[in-house]
Amino acid sequence: KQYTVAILGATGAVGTQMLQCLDEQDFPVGKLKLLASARSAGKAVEFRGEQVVIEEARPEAFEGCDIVLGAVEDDLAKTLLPEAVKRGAVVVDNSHAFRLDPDVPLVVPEINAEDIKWHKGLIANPNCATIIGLVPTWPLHKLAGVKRMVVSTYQAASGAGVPGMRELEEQLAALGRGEQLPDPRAFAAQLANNLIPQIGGVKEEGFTSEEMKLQNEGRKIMHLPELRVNCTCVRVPVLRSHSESITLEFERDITVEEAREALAAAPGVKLVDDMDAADASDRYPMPLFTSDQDLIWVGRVRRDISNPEVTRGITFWCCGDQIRKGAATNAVQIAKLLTEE
Ligand code: 11C
Repeated sequence: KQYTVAILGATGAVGTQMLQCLDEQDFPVGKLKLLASARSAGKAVEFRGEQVVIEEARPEAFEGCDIVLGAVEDDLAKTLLPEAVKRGAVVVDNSHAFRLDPDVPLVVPEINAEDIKWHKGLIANPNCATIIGLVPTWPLHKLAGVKRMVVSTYQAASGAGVPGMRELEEQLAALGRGEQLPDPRAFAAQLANNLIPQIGGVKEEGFTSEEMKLQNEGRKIMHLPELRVNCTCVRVPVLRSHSESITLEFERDITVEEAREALAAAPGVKLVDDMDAADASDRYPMPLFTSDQDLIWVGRVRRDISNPEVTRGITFWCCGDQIRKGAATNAVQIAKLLTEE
């Protein structure tokens, strides 16, 4: 069977990547509809050797669609995507709008693919830092039962879309020329040569919205309503790979060797953990090497020496491409599972 597939937000960083992922994952696309703002309507984009003309995103544009991939901000997702569901499409949405709705499955295929089965027309794609942190956490949870996570994230400019990446590149170039920088637009402060310890708005007890997503989305995805997560999210001057330092506390004993073995065998994970390796790319994960590919690289796996119960804690470092596995790849994997149902 071939499907009529639409991408809502087809010209953004995630929408553009979704188009590439559809092709890479051999998605059975019969007809493709690219939907964007009136400003982009009429422009043509190539897909599998054919030119597809971008249409303005309006409710009627979803007529006849089987699957819609959402890559727009929350407010637009909230107004437009229910219109797609009303017209019989199944929607995989990358925004935050529906993620915690109890009627909407929130899915990372390596973890809870079976949740796709109870969808009512909408499936949500998790936050990028959540996906990148949970893909390697899951195989360790299956081994020893995770109780608590302490996480620091190092998030790339691409989390703020094309404007974020452009702003970082322009700032780096201007600094190289010795020029004065204009005021930042995509971020709250200059990102080049800097770190910004705030992503999202301020929520409970001084935590940001991004920091609470890992706990709230993680509980839903892993079916662990009691999971406790303490997270600090930081924007770093990196283009498109998020990195995370994660310490897990478990219910049962686990050795570093067991953890390494489980990570090496886990789907979606690449274990890169050899501090003596000659090539930097073989030593540990780094954003330079994890960008524009689909796996979450994991390394620096070690015991949590602050945990008195010596084998109950594991610390590791992971990196993954924010636009791919953090967003587009995961969404297209979900859509592919829908076609296989
Ligand atoms: C960032 N994680 O890096 C954000 C972007 O919940 O999908 C994506 C926000 C979300 O800025």
